[in-house]
Amino acid sequence: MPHSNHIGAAAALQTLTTWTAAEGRDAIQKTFKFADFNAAFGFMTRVALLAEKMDHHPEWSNVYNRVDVLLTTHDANGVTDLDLRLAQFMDSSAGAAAKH
Ligand code: H2B
Repeated sequence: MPHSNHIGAAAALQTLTTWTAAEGRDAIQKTFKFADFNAAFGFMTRVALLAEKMDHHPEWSNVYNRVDVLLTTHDANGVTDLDLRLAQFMDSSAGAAAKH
């Protein structure tokens, strides 16, 4: 388990302007939309490879072209620098594939 520094949702959201705070727990969330299932699943695959490398995993679900993501660090009971890093990778990885 990599070392993580607790920062909290509010601090993370100063950097992650397209994410929102989750209700009832210290976590951040975002819904990504893609052109189709193939684009959504490609995004999930890219993220999964980094998540495994980081040993830091998203809570997420997928329906067709939509991926709902919630990030928090279970071991820290809240948002850490690992969540910030994973969120930034998700934003750049969704990139042009994401529908606006
Ligand atoms: N992912 C997240 N989001 N938070 C954690 O605390 C966490 C994790 N812990 N992935 C890791 C795995 C831990 O359970 C293993 C044993 O390293």
